[in-house]
Amino acid sequence: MTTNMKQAAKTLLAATVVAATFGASAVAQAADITLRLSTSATAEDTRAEAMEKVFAPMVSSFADFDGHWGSSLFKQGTDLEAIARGNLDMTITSAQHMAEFFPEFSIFSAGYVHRDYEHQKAVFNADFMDDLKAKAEEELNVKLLAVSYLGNRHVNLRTEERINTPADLKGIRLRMPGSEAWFFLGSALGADVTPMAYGEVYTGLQTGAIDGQDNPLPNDYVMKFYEVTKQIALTGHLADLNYIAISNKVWNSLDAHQQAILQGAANAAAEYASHQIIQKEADLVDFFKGEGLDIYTPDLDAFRTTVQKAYLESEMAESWVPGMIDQINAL
Ligand code: KDO
Repeated sequence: MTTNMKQAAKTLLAATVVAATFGASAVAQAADITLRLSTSATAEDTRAEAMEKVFAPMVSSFADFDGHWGSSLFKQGTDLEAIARGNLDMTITSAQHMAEFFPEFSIFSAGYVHRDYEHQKAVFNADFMDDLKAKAEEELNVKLLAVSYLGNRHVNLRTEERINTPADLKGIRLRMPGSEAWFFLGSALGADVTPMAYGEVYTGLQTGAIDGQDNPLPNDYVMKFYEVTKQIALTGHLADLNYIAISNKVWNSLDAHQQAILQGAANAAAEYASHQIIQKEADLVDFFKGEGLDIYTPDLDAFRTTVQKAYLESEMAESWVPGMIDQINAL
């Protein structure tokens, strides 16, 4: 046996011992992949912390996580196309954005449907989600790994007059993210909708280009919207969610062991981010009051009745899987 052959045999033996000792992932060490993620959440956002501090270490045995925040790689609303085209590996997306491709996803973006994080998880893991998930994997190359609670969305305005019913939002230029499902929600609340990217909202509020925006309190904090607004009407019109998503092609390139690790890492990151956000929501009302904002609860029956009626009478509801709204409400 030549020297080279002896060396090759030694290397193979060493790799086999390593594999036997540490499991297949150690061998995959040599075949590291990079998981490049782009999303509009900023680097200071709880979700960035969850992906960098919880997800990344858990997949590090076979993957390098490469997070790009604040829409620095792809504009808000273009991440899913980037994954579909094979130009991006992961994103943190929304039901509203999925609805751009699959209208039936708009049911998960409808006002006053989801109740809270536990309800969102029950819906995401329900068997009636299987067909929708499979369709996204097959037609858009997007695999939804986990649902993450983004917080209850409330109306945040630079104007001072209190908003008690949807009628009070008439003429208010409310910024919504740039997709049909979002525009519908803003209109259902009674406002005039102005589409604008998340990263432009602070300046829009500062200059008066818009009268307000709707985000969960933790987003209002991390983006400092409270510096350029006067009030928050706690409409709670949407228990909002994100999906941690990965290219189905990348997912299928992993072995079963790596897939199990990655799925566990996504679940852990979603749990971490969601519970951090739940805690922040509890703490932020007093903080914003301390910053001089008027925070109050409007006539929730008026908002809920108006918004739910708008959805049930909408063309959007015609795209919903028959009976699914009842299945969601029953969970
Ligand atoms: C926003 O643009 O207001 C929004 O909250 C919409 C969400 O779907 C999500 O895209 C979110 O921005 C980003 O993750 C930034 O927090």
